[in-house]
Amino acid sequence: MGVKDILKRVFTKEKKIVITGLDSAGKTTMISFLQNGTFMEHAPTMGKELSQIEVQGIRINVMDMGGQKDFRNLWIGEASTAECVIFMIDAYARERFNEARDELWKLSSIFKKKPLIILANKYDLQPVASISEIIEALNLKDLPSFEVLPISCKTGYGIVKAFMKIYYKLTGKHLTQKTNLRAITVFDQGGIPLTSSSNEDILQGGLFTAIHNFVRESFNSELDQLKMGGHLIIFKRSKHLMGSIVVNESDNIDIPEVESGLNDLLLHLEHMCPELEKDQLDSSKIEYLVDQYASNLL
Ligand SMILES: Nc1nc2c(ncn2[C@@H]2O[C@H](COP(=O)(O)OP(=O)(O)O)[C@@H](O)[C@H]2O)c(=O)[nH]1
Ligand SMILES: [Mg+2]
Repeated sequence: MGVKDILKRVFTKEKKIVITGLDSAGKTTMISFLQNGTFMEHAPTMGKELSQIEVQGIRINVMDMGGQKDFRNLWIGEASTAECVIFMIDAYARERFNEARDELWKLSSIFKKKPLIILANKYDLQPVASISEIIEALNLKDLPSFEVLPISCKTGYGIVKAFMKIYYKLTGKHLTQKTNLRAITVFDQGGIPLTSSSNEDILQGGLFTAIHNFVRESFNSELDQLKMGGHLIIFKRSKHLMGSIVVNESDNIDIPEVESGLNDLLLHLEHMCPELEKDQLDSSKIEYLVDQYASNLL
């Protein structure tokens, strides 16, 4: 790539990515997740569909390609006019890895010139293929350059990270992410902490004890905020759980947004853990789900 091409890529405000991959990999679901911030069901894509995402002054045209056999011959033409090509696979559907490999390799002339990102979707399902299994199954080692990123369009796991990588490939610039949230903790009805995720060591000592005491005493009350040592702690309750998020009091925080995010997390946990209805609790599952959620926020 010459200097002129590099400058053009970095400074053009409009970019194009093409998302390819077999039918049912989750391509349309990911685009809608990026646009709406949550999981939604979709009808299969016919042909191709263009969406636009505006991020920090750059307009990204996202071409969502239908994955059924009839539409796969459209991929190469679209891919040749894009700055970045994504190939998505359903990492749970091992029986389709050979078919995915054959389709991916039909685009190999493109990947010799452009960055290829493989998104390994459905990481919320078990047993999902490991990254090294996917590299092996798709023969990726024979490509000049590639990256495989695990995501789940159901829970949101890895999506922000993947998008930041894609943004960097498109623009040569790092997307700045505001990380105002410091820690998330989820408790059971008895006030027992089930799991905590934090981006700094702030949950040691006094702060955590204060949160814990507050939760034990206030599960049935309406109180939902506590201030302590420059931190603001926001609480929410769902039917069987209680959650807290710690933010810095001095940061410019959109409190209603944090509250609704915490509410969404608790509802998501209730949905994913129907055993809570029977007063049973799988704390390792809750830990896993909260980690997935927090990996996008903290
Ligand atoms: N469990 C799970 N299901 C997903 C995920 N992403 C998409 N799906 C489901 O997979 C199916 C196919 O998704 P869709 O986006 O239409 O796939 P596309 O053909 O690649 O566009 C739909 O039923 C989605 O709800 C995910 O991360 N986890
Ligand atoms: Mg689709």
